[in-house]
Amino acid sequence: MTPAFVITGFLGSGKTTLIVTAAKKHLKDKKVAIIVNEFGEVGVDGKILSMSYSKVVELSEGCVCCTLHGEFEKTLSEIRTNYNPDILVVETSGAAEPFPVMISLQNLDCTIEGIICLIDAKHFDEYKNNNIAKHQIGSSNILVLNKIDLIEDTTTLEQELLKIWEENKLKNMFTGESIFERVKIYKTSYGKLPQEVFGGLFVIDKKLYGLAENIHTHSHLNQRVLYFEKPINIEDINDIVKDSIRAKGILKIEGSDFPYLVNYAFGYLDISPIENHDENKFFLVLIGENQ
Ligand SMILES: Nc1nc2c(ncn2[C@@H]2O[C@H](COP(=O)(O)OP(=O)(O)O)[C@@H](O)[C@H]2O)c(=O)[nH]1
Ligand SMILES: [Mg+2]
Repeated sequence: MTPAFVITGFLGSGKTTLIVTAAKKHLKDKKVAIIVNEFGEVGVDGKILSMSYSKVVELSEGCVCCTLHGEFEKTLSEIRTNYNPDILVVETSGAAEPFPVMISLQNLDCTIEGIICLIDAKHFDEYKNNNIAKHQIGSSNILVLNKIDLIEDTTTLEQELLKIWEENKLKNMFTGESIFERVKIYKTSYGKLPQEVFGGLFVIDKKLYGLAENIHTHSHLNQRVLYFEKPINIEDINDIVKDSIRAKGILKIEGSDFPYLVNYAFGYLDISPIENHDENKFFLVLIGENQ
């Protein structure tokens, strides 16, 4: 049995950041394999995650909870045969439900050590009515209220979260029994979590069958990839991304010699230099409703 964590949470809530922090801080003595399927991915998260000294496998574009089901199981088997990890971490797409991934993990003899849902404390109001976001919360037994550096008070947010969790939590469709004994909320920034999360405290020991009614059909957001041949003016980036919910990519910026990682979520633009980018490919993935 391979221990596995599932990391879910809406677009830009901080999943990749949490995994890098956890791999460096709490899992550094272990052989960690990470599977990432960010919707609209063209290798941005894979690049960041590979800085965590783990084995990183990217699933090609598509939604892991719908079209990539078979590919996920195949990838997982291959990783175990070829790499034999001590621990597996799966970052699901910000626009996907984590539930089908959980079933696949159990089918392939993994122990689910916890389902972690990241919540963007600053922007939760803007996406809290989104059905996928609600199901992501209800499918998790660890809720991480992230980005608390950007807000003042979390009391109302915590109450709201618990209510959404209660209304959407996973239940056995035959017995109506809840799959989770409890849920825990951690408040943090940049995905920093205490060691206890990685110490077996949140293992799911129930078998996740008979849960078909929990699988929802959902519409997918649109995505677009822009490729850039020339360095771009830093002032222009905001204009390009502003109509998206989420954007990320790697760009060359006028006047600078090295590439930059561009991360945009809910109006916040984050640009930082990136090391070890040997490819000569510069692009932005835009994800949103009207792409
Ligand atoms: N201010 C702030 N920014 C954060 C925090 N966590 C992540 N971010 C930023 O939010 C953006 C999206 O993070 P990422 O981990 O890529 O989100 P993902 O799409 O859920 O994987 C990046 O620019 C991060 O640096 C946090 O706690 N506070
Ligand atoms: Mg990510």
